[in-house]
Amino acid sequence: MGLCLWLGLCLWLGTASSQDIRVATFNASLNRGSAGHLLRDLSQPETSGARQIKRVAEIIQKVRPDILLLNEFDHDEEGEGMKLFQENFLSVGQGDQDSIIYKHRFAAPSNTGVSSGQDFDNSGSAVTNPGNNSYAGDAFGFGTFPGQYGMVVYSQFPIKDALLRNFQMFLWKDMPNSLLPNGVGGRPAYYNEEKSAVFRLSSKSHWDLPIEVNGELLHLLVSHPTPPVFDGAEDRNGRRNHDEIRLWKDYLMPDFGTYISDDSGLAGGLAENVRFVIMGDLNADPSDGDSSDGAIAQLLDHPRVQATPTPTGPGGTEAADRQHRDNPAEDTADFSRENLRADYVLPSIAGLTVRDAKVFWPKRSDPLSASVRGASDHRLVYLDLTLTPLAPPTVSRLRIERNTTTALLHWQGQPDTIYSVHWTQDLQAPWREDPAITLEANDGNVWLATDTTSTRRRFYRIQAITSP
Ligand SMILES: [Ca+2]
Ligand SMILES: [Ca+2]
Ligand SMILES: [Ca+2]
Repeated sequence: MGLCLWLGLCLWLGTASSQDIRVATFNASLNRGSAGHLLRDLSQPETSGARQIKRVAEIIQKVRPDILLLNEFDHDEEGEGMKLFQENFLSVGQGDQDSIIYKHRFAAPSNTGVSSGQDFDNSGSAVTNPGNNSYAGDAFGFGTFPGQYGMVVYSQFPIKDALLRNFQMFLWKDMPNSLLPNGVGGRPAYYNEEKSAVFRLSSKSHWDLPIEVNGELLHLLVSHPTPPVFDGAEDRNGRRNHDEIRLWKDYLMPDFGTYISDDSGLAGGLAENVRFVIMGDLNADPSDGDSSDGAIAQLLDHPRVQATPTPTGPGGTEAADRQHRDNPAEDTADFSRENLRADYVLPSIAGLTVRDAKVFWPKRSDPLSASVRGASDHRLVYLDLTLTPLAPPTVSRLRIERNTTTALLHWQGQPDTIYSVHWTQDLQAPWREDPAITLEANDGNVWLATDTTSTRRRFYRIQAITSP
């Protein structure tokens, strides 16, 4: 009996660890005022400058995500910062927590603090010497030195960085019908033609970073859109924030995302029927704050995104802004001016089930509250996900073209599948199989021509039968 129970427990643990993952995003405020400052703090864990870093590590060790995005982590070319954070902080138990060792980590350059040579903040001069806010305002993304406010991914699963699609260089002007304030189409004239020609959309970077979870790919769609504030009546940052979020919306619509080109020159969006998690500090609350109307709804209402359950935490309710419209338990940021939902982990509908969704924001009475409040103005947000099989769509991208004598049906099919097509003239009548219909399947593309000399309308029905 004991053995059975013991074996049963083992089996259960084995199953749980193979397909269940915890995915977290955390704006950890691991940014400093000057280049090299974070590296100094990270290399001296016993100094006062490291106290905040210990709190960040303590939170991560408490929640223990399998995959973790950190926003606002100053980037260095050698990856020394993310290595030191692992070795000197995560690998050492903080407070009452156990150490945690991530087998894999990833970072790449950020547009923050990279000199543009342009006067992007319209101050009258293009500032190219790092170290102050005038320089930061003219950089490709706001930062007083290259790499400030970068991003890092830690993972227990292999990071397929050879498959990375990076959108750091994508130009805002190349997004059709964008909100770029260039004076065109009634939009404010803030960036002239010369500036618009080089203005990058991403304020940090946008990564499609695949992770291999037990042989299955999970695409992390990582970004940190600019705060929609610190601008003027032209709302250049609100506009940029909206369109930085829109890049993922379009990326998930392969027919619409054809304009999107990555830094290696490859164009197009994310394939259909792929697992993904959109994650990061997106700086857009559904109802409150200063983001453009509908900015985050672009993702929350997206047909490929599983936006519920919404992560919640008790500390947000306790610290509620009473005048706000949303449930305060959903807030993820404790700003001096107001609390907002800014940080998101949004999984695909395809191939993922959400078991739990939390904002790690304990009440003030909780022993960890001081660490949480002292670590960052943001809270860690996490989802517990189960990987489920991807059901390949048997009929996708269905189109119909009609001319005077034929209707041409075209769809993306699946190998080893037999299709049968029926039609009816009104949906009340029985479906009929048309013997005149011919089917041809080549490379998964199915074409079908059917006679429609009749002027009456027809409805078509396609059935897929997987062959034995
Ligand atoms: Ca300037
Ligand atoms: Ca604004
Ligand atoms: Ca809100």
